[in-house]
Amino acid sequence: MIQIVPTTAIEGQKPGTSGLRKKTPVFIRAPYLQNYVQAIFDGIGGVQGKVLVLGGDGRYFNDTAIGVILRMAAANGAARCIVGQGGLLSTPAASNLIRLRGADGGLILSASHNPGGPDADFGLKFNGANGGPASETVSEAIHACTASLREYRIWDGPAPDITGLGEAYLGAMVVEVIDPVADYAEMMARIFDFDALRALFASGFRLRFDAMHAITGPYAREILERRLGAAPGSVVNATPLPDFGGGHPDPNPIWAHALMDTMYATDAPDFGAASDGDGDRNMIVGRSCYVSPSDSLAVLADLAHLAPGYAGGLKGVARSMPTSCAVDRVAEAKGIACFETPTGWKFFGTLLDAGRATLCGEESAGTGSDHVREKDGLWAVLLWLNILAATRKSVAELMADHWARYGRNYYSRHDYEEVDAEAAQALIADLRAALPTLAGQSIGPLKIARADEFAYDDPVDGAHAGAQGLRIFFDGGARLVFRLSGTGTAGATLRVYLERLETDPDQLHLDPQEALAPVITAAEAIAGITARTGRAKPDVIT
Ligand code: VG1
Ligand code: CO
Repeated sequence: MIQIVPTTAIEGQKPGTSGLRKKTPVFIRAPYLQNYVQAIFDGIGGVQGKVLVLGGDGRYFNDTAIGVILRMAAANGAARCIVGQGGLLSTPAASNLIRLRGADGGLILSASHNPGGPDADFGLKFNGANGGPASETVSEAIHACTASLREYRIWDGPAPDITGLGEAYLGAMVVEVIDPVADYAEMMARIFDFDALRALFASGFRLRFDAMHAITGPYAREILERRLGAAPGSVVNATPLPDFGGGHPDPNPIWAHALMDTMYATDAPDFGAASDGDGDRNMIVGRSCYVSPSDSLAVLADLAHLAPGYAGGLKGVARSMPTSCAVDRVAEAKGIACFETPTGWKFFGTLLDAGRATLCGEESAGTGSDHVREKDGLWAVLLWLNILAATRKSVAELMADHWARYGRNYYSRHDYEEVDAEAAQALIADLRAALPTLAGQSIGPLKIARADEFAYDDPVDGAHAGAQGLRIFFDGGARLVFRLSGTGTAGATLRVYLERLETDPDQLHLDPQEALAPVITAAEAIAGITARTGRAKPDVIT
């Protein structure tokens, strides 16, 4: 029986950089989820007769939310829902399934790298038929629907059990429960040289993959340990937990410090990696050698052809604006296009669909390719491993080679988390107003060449995105970027991105914070961060 439930619009159901994220208690309180799901369905023109993919990163409320969404999809006339067993699907696996099965879209339950649990964060993203995050236009349509919503539709009866594989009916809708890992693992086997990887592990190569108690555990166990022969136990924290073990599933040196400690110890494995809550981000660390995500993108762009899936070379590369310019130098050397997009994977979709970019990446540890329409953590790990297998060099050797050839873009991001939202907005507004006056000023050894606010016109569909970050360029290639996060759930998070190019062969192995000291000083001088936020130092430095 279809139930039509009257409801009233809820304010603030506006998707951010990647879906809608709120505190878990907010999402749990009916009809918060129900309203938003109905707005998604309405915003995409209804789901009558459509096929949807559904799954999440397993965080607290995942299972209950899946049941609600299934009942709403059935009541809204969907033909079929393809659900990961136990309600689990990593974001890249969901993207793959949408494409593989020709689905009309998918709902992914995740707040990604934000912590999970009854008092932490929950989120919901909608991906379209190309497997990628909803475009700005679709996101705006969904948001508009949240504001005019009067009712939602829900099936009046329990959703089928999704702990076992197989098909069941909910009203006229088929609920198809699939293995969340199998199709994804097959795709990886087609892209990478699994024989070479097996030979690498058989030769004694040691790996540690930290799944951070989040979604990639089952994927990494199956692929790295079972199919490729990494020693049992190489994948740690491999069971997805509703609260991610109380941790923060963000793969960076701060939150994955246990992995960093292992990789910088005397008997460190050859290769370390970690992934985030929903499996779309990656951290790469060699023995005593952390690889910044921007550098990782550049190395992958340079050497991807060593993996069978990219043997024909790359059509082009793309990076988000705050990501360092290291990949630009590789693209230039290869004579391929390099696109600069706003923050968030949704902006890469048109370039990938149009065949203008093969590899994309963000400084926040997201890297991916045209194999799906999401960033893909485990894919990046496998591409690194494939390159290591083909070259038989260490991560540190590959980085030294790379910097010697291209120079080093020293890079860091300083985050000031949960600062007073008004203070953060005022900082940005005042800096925006000051941009035209900055050129020509000197701060210590740095002279400002130009300053602007980044805006983007999509080269494929012409869509315009304004106000995407404030940029300050210095003579000699240093750069500062300021923007506010669009994924937080409390206050505002100020992100300050710092970069400086170094080509002197004797200066390629400095500590990034030291190498960037003049840029850090300039950021404070230009924006007055301490005075405005009351913070003497960043909460997180990556
Ligand atoms: C952050 C990152 C951005 C990433 C986004 C979603 O956004 O900076 O690069 O695409 O998270 O990633 P923001 O607006 O907080 O800077 V995930 O892994 O949360 O889907
Ligand atoms: Co993520």
